[in-house]
Amino acid sequence: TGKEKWPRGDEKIWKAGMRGVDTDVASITKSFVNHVQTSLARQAHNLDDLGAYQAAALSVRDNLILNWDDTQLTYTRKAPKRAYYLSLEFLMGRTLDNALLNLGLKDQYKDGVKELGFSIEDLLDKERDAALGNGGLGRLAACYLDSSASQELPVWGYGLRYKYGIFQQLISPEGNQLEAPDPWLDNQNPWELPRLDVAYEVRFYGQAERLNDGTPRASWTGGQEVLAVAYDVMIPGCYTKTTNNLRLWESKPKRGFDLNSFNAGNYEGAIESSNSAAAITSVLYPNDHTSFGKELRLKQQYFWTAASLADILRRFKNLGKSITEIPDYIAIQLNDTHPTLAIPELMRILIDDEDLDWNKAWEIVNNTFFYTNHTVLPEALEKWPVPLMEHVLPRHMQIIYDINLFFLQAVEKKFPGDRDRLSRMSLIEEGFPKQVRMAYLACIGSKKVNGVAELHSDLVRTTILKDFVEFEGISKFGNVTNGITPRRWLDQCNPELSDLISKTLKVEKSVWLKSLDKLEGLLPFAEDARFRREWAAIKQRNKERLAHYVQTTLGFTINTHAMFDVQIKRLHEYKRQTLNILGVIHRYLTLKAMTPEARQKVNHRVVFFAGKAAPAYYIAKLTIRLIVNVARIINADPDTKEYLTVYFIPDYSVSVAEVLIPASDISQHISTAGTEASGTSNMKFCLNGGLLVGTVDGANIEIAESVGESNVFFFGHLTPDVEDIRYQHMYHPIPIEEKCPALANVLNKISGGMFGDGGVYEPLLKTIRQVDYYLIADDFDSYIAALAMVDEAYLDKTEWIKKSIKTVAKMGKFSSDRAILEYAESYWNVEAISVAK
Ligand code: F55
Repeated sequence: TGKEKWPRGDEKIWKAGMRGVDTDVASITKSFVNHVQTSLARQAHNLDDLGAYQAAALSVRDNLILNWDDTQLTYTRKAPKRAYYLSLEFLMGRTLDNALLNLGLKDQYKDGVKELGFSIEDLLDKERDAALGNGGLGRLAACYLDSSASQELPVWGYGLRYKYGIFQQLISPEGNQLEAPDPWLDNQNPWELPRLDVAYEVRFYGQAERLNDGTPRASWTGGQEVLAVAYDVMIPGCYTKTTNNLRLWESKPKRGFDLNSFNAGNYEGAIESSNSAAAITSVLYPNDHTSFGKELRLKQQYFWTAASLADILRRFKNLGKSITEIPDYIAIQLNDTHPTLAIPELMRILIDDEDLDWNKAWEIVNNTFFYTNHTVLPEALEKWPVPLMEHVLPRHMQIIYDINLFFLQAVEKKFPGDRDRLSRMSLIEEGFPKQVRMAYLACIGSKKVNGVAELHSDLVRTTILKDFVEFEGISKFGNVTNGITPRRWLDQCNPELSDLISKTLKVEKSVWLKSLDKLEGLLPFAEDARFRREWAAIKQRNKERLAHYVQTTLGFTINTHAMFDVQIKRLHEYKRQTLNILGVIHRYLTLKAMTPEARQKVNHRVVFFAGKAAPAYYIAKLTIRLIVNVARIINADPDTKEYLTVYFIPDYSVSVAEVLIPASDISQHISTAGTEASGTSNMKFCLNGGLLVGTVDGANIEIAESVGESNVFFFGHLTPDVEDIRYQHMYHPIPIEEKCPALANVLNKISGGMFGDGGVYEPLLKTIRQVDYYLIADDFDSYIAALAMVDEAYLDKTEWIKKSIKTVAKMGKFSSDRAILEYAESYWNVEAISVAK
């Protein structure tokens, strides 16, 4: 109602005290100095850049907290339906620059810190990335939070507060990836608010016994109890007061240490159980696209889903509604299968604690959850061994068996006597051991299931969930093509381009950054020579910024007049960094074979790679080693180094991406057709005026549809052919010398030791010479031809810039605002709600 009685004391005095930092420079410097002296207990004479960053962050935080508070109060008062985004990964990157831009305070802070003797750029650079994610899936979650707040949607994120995020990547002198811990919390983190009072107990192990009293209830007792403590991260929207919440859970022992052991003099034993509790949120698992079946990972998943659901339900209960109204107030989005345990957990709560009957509980569950699939690669589909589940979560295993029983009865009713179908669709995969198929559980427990690009969603419907489409009907299975936030991925990482766009469109950033389709207004300017010159000059300065970064971090001097060709993403065979590096070697050999005169006509190219390999992924690590050694040889060759150089940028991260992406002329998205669900960096490059060379895969297809096929460079076999080709590989293999002599030659040069001990690379080369599951040899010639087209097109600088402008103009669809609004409208039924100024 907005007219509640003031809770305590004199309302006027309270209100007078409730002020953020005023937004003029004088107030900002005052607040900054105040934080230096009080919060940090430091002084002008001993304040370094790190301290100054912290003071600036604390002062920005003061404003965020007030906005956050007003937002949460509004949500509580108006009680709208809310959505919760459950993700085991939030790859947030840095916060200060983003917060300054979203609040519209960047210029003021820049001036303010300058008056105090600092440079804002240096301060921004002191912040450590919050790298609580592996790659695309985690970064998508971060973009969706930014868009939810910017579009004023009542959405909270729930995740884990890992003490260590994704490992730091070091490259040894031989070119091997080494992993080091990422101690991102070593300097205190100004962006989180510990809520030590918001805590829940989470049980593991113990005994589950059915009551057998005519109800489906059971009691679950004993085992280990761990405390989940909330840390809140404020998520400011762009040019709005709305500031949403990301709640991250930290695990800690229920009691400091085990008193029984302690009293018996067993001090090690006494702290052991407390260590095991703290271990749950100690580290992010660094695997993408493989499911590992490790107990600690299962405990992470349950710990997080149980704490999140308890918190969500406590908030719901404060509304005083009937428990059956849950789906009218709550939508829960499952980011991949990692939070699927939320489904049996909600069943457990509704049945064991709330005493609902099975069908009513299942109906509530079925109208609350939504499941997004991010991959169709078989090795990535999560399965949990039944014995492990029975041990760690005995009650949930019972519930999963019950869900499966009712489900298979329904399948049998619809397809009588079809035993194959029953075993295909069972939540339990037979085998030694039996395993729980989490994607199937997520599917049948959710109201809707979606893939992340059109092609991928089709593959979900026709491959991994085909039987489920036949059983449940097609309308449950949709698509929401991924998006990226134009705040971070244009305005923040490419401020000059963003300013030029605003000036040209004559539209405020507060408008077009939130309605990205407005970029279409740039189209006519592709024909404006002056505009093209400004456009090209900005790209050039972004290339120089990257060259400066490489110079200061790696000590290499880069030719910024060459074409910058970039492939940055997790290392994986399906993403085919190998195809790229083999193409580089081919180019090198071709250059070497040319006369100096002939070489002069060749386009100069600098090839950048960056990305981490999962620590146990041997072939991916070998690929890094090959890239590093190819770079070492090629960059030192006086015949060719003017024309071709290669760099592997170590320790790829969100903030490194922010430097690389705006500098790219061309970027590579070259997965085997049908394997990359969407890709999102493809969108980031195109939004920054880089062109794309890629396969007909994932969101590349929709990007081409939007920007026009003439503005992307496609190559390679198409998805429907991939399976046939693999079949041919198996049963009618053609020797690589016959199939692709150019590639055979490249592989032989590697074996022959051109890039160091050839034997080292044999296991990698074997994957190509023998099974070639990812079709490197089948796509190689077409790939080289596509790169030749890129060279050709780049020769005509005017045409190239036109393509670049037209591409950016047509990228509006790929804003994560569009994507999140699709989820809100078509899936969650959640509406925007504005927070009074
Ligand atoms: C992380 C952990 C596990 Cl166990 C499995 C997968 C991952 C992971 O990081 N997946 C991932 O990043 N998937 C990517 O999701 C993006 C967002 O939807 C897609 O664009 C991309 O195609 C997909 O590979």
